[in-house]
Amino acid sequence: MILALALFFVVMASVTVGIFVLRIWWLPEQVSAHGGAIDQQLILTLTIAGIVFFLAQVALSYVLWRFRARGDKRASYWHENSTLELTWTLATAALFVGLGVLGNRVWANYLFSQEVPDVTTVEVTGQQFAWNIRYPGVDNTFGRTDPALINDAQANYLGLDSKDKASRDDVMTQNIMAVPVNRPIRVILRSKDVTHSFHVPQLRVKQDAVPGMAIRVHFTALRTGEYEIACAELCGMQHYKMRGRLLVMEDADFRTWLKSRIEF
Ligand SMILES: [Cu+2]
Repeated sequence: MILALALFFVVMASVTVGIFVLRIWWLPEQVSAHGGAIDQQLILTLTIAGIVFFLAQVALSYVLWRFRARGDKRASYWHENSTLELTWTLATAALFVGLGVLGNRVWANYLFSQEVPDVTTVEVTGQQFAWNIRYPGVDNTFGRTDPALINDAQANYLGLDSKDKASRDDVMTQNIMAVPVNRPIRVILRSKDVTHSFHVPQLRVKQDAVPGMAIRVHFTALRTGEYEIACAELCGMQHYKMRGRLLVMEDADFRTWLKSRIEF
């Protein structure tokens, strides 16, 4: 009986680790400049955690079998082994801190990347239950907005002030965002109501949109195509409906797309 339990732990651990090693249910393909570093970091964490997990299960099985009840001899126990306890506590702490420091660098790289010339800026404002996308237009300046002017019935979702000159060429869409391929993109992330999360799995971008904050996210898409923009934060009853499309286009196509939407 105890042998069956010990075997079960080993088999269970092997199957669990095997799912990751064989990449069954793996991540979607990666299409951004910074995404490779995130995947590497994730694989490093999974590898270390996988090895520790597997060894722990094997050790558990061994102890189950080695110290199983034999005859009517009662089990004995001891407690406290400072050397052992100190060793695993320090080893675990070193692993956690080390992975944290490495991961922090990867994360900061796309959140706080330096100003680059020729960046395409897009403002993304989450609301229940849609993504409002805005481009600054030819003047490269976002027009003034005022919460008092918000009028969803008239499609003024952001409260754009039409009296402001800079607002006239702003391009607004809902749930469709286009960006040029191989160009640095800066997203200014906002929210009108509750916390949402801007998530494009293939770009390895996921960032909360927090009311009252303008959070910047940087990425460069390396492949043209259509990708899903999901909301990754449960934001209300129709959260499941909150999705947009990201179109990564050739430079010229992007410019045509944008121009066709500017109204003077
Ligand atoms: Cu949402």
